[in-house]
Amino acid sequence: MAEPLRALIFDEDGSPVETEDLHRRAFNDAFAAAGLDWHWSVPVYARLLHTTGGKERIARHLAERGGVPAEVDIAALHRDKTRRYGALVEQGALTLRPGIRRLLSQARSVNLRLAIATTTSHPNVEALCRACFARRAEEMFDVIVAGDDVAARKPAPDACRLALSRLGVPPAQASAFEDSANGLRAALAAGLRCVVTPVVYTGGEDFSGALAVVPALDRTGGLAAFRSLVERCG
Ligand code: XBP
Repeated sequence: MAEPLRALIFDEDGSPVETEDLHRRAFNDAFAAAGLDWHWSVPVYARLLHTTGGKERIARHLAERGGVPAEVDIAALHRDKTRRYGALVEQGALTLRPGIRRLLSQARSVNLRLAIATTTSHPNVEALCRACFARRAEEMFDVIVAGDDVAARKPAPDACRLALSRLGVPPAQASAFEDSANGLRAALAAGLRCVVTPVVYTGGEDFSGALAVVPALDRTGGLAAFRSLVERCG
């Protein structure tokens, strides 16, 4: 018999909002402010996105240029990027994807537990919730696990596992929502079912193993239809 659905776990950058191009802009602004002649175009960023985590992405770019870590203060550069990203979000640069607001409020109305398991940073979760929901992140989500809270970022399962353990829910009673192959792999490795809503940067990736791949969450037909999908496949 299918287990009851008790919790939903979302990524931050992708399923609720298409954020990556704003991250790209914040990275480029931080590079320019630091006097670096780096610029991440859309194709370059699409490739670098396979490295999850902004600090790790900067380190990879540096390594690809043949640079040495001492050349750039990655932590300081990333702090500046996070500050710039937060300011862009505050200016209203992001819009929720179709279906996310309804899914969250339906989930709340039947007491499902809600979590974020993300590779990004805590201030970005806060900025997004304030800008898109006019609420504090902790009012929206019972549990928030960010990149620096775990030893290994996605596609490792650490963030999803920590979210599950803080929710107090076994993986069979939860479902994840991701936008990328790395996120999907993290969810599956944590034992979660996962619905994928790809974004511009992830459209061509391999989503084998997903419970469903839909253009946006309004295509899951709301919580009732989603629950029956989970229970059919559970
Ligand atoms: C998205 C990420 C992040 C962002 C940049 O994570 O991989 O690294 O691209 O944010 P998720 P930071 O899909 O798990 O929400 O610079 O703060 O890492």
